[in-house]
Amino acid sequence: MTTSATAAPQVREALAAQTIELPSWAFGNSGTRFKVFSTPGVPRDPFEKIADVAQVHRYTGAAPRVSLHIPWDLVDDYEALAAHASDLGVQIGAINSNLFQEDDYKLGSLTHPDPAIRKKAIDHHKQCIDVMRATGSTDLKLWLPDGTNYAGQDDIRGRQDRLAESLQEIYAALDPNHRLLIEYKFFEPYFYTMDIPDWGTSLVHCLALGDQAAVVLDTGHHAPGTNIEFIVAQLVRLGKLGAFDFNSRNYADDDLIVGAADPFQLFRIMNEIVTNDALKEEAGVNFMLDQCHNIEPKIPGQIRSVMNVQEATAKALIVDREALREAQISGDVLGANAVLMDAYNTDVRPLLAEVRAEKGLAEDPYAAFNASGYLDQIAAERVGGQQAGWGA
Ligand code: AOS
Ligand code: ZN
Ligand code: ZN
Repeated sequence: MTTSATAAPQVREALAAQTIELPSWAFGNSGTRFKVFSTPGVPRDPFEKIADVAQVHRYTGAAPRVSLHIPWDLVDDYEALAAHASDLGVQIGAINSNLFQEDDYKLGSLTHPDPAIRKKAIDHHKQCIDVMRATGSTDLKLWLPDGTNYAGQDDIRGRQDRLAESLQEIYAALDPNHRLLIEYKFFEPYFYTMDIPDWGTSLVHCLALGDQAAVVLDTGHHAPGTNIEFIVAQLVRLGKLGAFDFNSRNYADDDLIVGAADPFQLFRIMNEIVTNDALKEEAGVNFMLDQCHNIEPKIPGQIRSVMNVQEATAKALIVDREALREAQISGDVLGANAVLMDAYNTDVRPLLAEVRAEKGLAEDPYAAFNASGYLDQIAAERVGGQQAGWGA
């Protein structure tokens, strides 16, 4: 029987070292095309977003980076923003481009038939690369919202050729220490084709580009029933899993708190990460959240998300790998499954509480933050100026 109390030192070390990157857009009033419910005290600018990110890191000890989104996080001086982050003990992570909020992109951005529109989209990524240079970021994350709604609307192959050319131009602008992370999504905002609908299409373009390109797996971007852990194993095996965009879904790209809808799936995903030795930083997988919270309190929602990823990781780390391998080799079907389920059914919260205490952190970051009074403080200080809507 696996128990968290018997967790080996290397398990504790891995848990203590784990980091999860937070999305800046999870902290503002945003998250839906319907009513955006406003929350008192939400950030009024990227500097205040980073202050809230620092709270998540302060209590979890596992969230030292924040993804920015251009243009949602426009500032005059990105070096000052990075210095502000550093002063608060965090750093700027991936820079996310935005190709889904401009009229020009109605019929496509990097795939558009008009080279002038493609150039505009390419130049936007060159602007993002300038931000990377100012903030020290190394990951440029590209989610392509391009697609079509009707058969015959455009040439499917032609769009792939145009996309390949556009990506090559962006890739050529990268610095040697940069990566281009290409995200896929099987539907929405278009419903007949998406130009990067699946992990295979993203992988094909990444392979054509080179070693600095990798795939982003957003857990909300698959058809219901997709075996996501198979995709994880395949991309890790090829060294082409660049990042996760973790969230939960009940129906589609719901962007809910990761692990809340299907904690068993999150465990199976982290099991493939652990069994393929892809948890450590050298493996190059950036564990990012991509969530938009509309009714959930923002900072507690991020703390809960980080804790959910930590719990799934801890369960994956305590799997009895030797017993599992023996059962697999001997064809003991139920025995092998039982080894995995034994770990999944283990309460790892005591183990995580010990690891946090050993780091000088509160054993329950969620409770500790809620008792801190920070939410009341920012509600009193941040009066007025909040924006509502996507990415505020
Ligand atoms: C959109 O659905 C993708 O998940 C994006 O990665 C994310 O929503 C955000 O817009 C960052 O660009
Ligand atoms: Zn995403
Ligand atoms: Zn998404």
